Amino acid sequence: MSRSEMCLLLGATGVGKTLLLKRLQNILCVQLSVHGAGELEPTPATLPTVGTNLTDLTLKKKMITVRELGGCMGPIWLSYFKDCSSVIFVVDSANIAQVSSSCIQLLSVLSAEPLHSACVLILFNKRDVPSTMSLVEIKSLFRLDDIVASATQPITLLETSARSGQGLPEVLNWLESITVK
Ligand SMILES: Nc1nc2c(ncn2[C@@H]2O[C@H](COP(=O)(O)OP(=O)(O)OP(=O)(O)O)[C@@H](O)[C@H]2O)c(=O)[nH]1
Ligand SMILES: [Mg+2]
Repeated sequence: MSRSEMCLLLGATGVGKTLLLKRLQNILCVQLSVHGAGELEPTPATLPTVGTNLTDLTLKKKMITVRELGGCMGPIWLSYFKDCSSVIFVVDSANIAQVSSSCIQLLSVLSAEPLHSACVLILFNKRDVPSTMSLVEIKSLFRLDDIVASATQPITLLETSARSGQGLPEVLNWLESITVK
């Protein structure tokens, strides 16, 4: 059997990576057990990830291992860039103070040689928070059109809430759809 695919889950501390992984696993479990849409469980507690957090997701057609790198690991993210076929980069759209550092992190991810052909998904998370910036505002703060146009990778953008579940089925569809060369 071939090795399962590896997806890196990156983003500054507190953006919601661990909650997202818990939610995705929960959705897949519910799909398997009761067949059909289930209610989301109450928001489970998370702790800041110190180090990395490996989670296997069993999708319809394949298994994928997602490696979350805690935001506090930022300075050594680079050492995990080998051997992964896709990257999910999470942004907290309610945290305007974090935008410029997130933007710099995103640019360093996109320009890293080992990731030059990885598929990239950028998630604008925490859409449930009333004070979130609109996607138009975030896109212009990030200069996202320029970033997407100059990147070597195919980039997909999604709005999510790991709390309410908004956009999470689309994240699973994206994971299912990426193909490893
Ligand atoms: N309102 C809201 N809160 C969220 C959302 N996603 C995550 N959170 C909350 O944000 C806090 C941090 O979430 P984590 O998933 O631990 O963040 P993380 O990105 O894994 O952080 P590190 O492991 O430190 O890198 C928790 O209190 C979550 O419940 C969201 O979509 N909406
Ligand atoms: Mg975490």
